[in-house]
Amino acid sequence: PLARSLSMTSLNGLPQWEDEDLPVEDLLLFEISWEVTNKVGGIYTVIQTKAKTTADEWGENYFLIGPYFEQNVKTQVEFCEPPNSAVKKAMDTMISQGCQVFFGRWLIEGSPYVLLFDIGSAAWNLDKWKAEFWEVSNIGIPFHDREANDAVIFGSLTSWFLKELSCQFDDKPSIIAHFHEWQAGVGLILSRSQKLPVATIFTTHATLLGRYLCAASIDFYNNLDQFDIDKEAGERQIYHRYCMERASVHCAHVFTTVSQITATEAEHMLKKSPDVVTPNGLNIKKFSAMHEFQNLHSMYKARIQEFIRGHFYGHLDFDLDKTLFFFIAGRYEFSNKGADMFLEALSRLNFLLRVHKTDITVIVFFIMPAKTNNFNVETLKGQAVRKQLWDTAQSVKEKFGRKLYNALLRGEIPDLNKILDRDDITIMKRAIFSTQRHCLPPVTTHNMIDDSNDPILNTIRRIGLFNNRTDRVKVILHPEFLSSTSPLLPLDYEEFVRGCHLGVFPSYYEPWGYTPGIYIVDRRFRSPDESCNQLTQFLYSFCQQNRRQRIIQRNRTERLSDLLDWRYLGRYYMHARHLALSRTFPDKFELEPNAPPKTEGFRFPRPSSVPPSPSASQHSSPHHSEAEDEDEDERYDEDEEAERDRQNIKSPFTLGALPQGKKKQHGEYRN
Ligand code: G6P
Ligand code: 1S3
Repeated sequence: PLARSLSMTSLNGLPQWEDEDLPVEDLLLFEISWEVTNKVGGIYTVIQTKAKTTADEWGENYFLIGPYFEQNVKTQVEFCEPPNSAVKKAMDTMISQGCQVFFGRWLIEGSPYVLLFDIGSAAWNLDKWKAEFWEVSNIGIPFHDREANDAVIFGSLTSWFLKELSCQFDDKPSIIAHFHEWQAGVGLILSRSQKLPVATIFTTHATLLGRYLCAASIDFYNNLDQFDIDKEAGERQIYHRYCMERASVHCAHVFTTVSQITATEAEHMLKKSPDVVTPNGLNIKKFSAMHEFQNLHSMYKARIQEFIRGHFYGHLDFDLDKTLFFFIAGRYEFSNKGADMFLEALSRLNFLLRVHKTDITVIVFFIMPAKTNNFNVETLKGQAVRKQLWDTAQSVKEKFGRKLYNALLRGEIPDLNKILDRDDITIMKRAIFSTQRHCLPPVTTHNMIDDSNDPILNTIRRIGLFNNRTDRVKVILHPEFLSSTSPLLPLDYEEFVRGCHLGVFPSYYEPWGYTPGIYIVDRRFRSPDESCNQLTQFLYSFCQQNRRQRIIQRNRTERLSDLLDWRYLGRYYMHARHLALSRTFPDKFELEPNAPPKTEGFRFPRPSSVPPSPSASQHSSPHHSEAEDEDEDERYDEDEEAERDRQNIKSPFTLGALPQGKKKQHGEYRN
């Protein structure tokens, strides 16, 4: 028969297809999202990190569709001509009718092709397209909802493009269109209503109602079946958006969510269970030796320390070598992302560190974008002062070196008390005077537009974490995503994460947490206060670890990252595509009804090593001192540790407790 036979059996939750390799050369794959080249939240990370795996599979037949924003494109996209004639024709038709459509390569790993629509240039069609959308869906979009209006324009452009494209293939099954989130969903609804020969997939990364209800501090997960969802959406004035989302879900040939908990949520909030759960992965960089990423930690930590030297100028009475860097990052949803609980736990941690008179300082970064008027003066001044001190030190050092050199040439040992003259001392005194400040180091790096209503700043005001000298916990809100081109903290997010010691994500609403989950705070079956205490305990325990223990923990976390690699998790997306093809074109991609079950299925790889039992990491000498612990990192052989781990393998998902150093150990170490 002409039909491709795709047999499916369920193994380890993931169905197996008899023919895993689709004839991708006959097909075109489009992934459509508002966050293509446009960083808003976590979906950007999904699409950006997955690109390499998908491009490896689909090569020149893989395209991403997103909105065109000049500032994004300038730094991320290299324009080129579409190599595919059908794509080019479809684009040209749209351009000839007044739309601005751009094509190029997204400069990320995998360099996928991107097709970007300028929403503004097509905005004159808005009324017409809203009416057309109403005709097919009976969903009315209020004029004041800019985001929803943009979604209609974006969706109409997408379906128009897919229509022009599919015309060229005479109804042959050639196109898979994978839409992410409600902002892209209009394109799916319109493609289906126009009966385009396109296999469609819709992935929701979070439900609108889930986000809203959780933000309202409702016990969401324990009451999922209790909500009158139409009413809830109406009361929150998102009824039209919720309809767009729900219609997309029900129109898609295949519906997916990113986690099991979101699958359950979707069942209640969108009245449909997903066909496939497509968990998110990362594009994991492999290191040939452990010390490589440990060195990277040192290198990026040094860059963060440099920033801290400037930010805390005049208040650098803490030891940077005994300073730990924590962070939280993501879309600015104060309570959903757990920033509220984190701040409360930090206040408790500050108290604990103070009463125990510890010499550890914790600096916490909040990386959550908010509306700002750029960097504030005090923050910029801090870096300028640091630079000035550095320059002063360099010039004095040079002068000192020259005098010393000349003295040695003369065969003299100079009088070190006289080698610097009065001018040098004056220059240095002036430099020191410039470090005097009459205010505390700022808790935010930017001028916030809505400073007085900002939830993070207001909580900082309430709990009094103002970066006082006596505080052992200091906070810095950086209300902008990080970038290596920033004049303030020139690091990419990945580099920053490596340089920090601990990421803290105590979210209440998080469909997929992008963290290995070394410590897990229970936010479902405990009261907020209990969860907060649990978090505080984790943080405090982490502060009690010595350097050696942190190094070991970093090694182990790195090894676990294998589990999050798209090389494995990409299979769920592959499966969703196969399923969409078999549902859309059953005569061409047929499911084999009684295929015998396969014996081998997909399994997660075993991490190269798993943590050993605590005893294996204990010091062999009972007389081991703290000072030795501090030095040990220089001599500590990670590969030896890995080898010991290998000999202690239990099962891929059973993680032992942290190694026991001299200090009493603590905390859970869970998967
Ligand atoms: C890495 C480096 C070590 C450094 C250590 C600091 O392991 O290879 O040379 O001492 O990081 O770790 P810490 O947790 O104190 O930042
Ligand atoms: C969503 O983005 P967010 O950060 O607003 O999608 C992400 C990717 O699937 C997910 O990781 C996150 O939990 C959701 O919240």
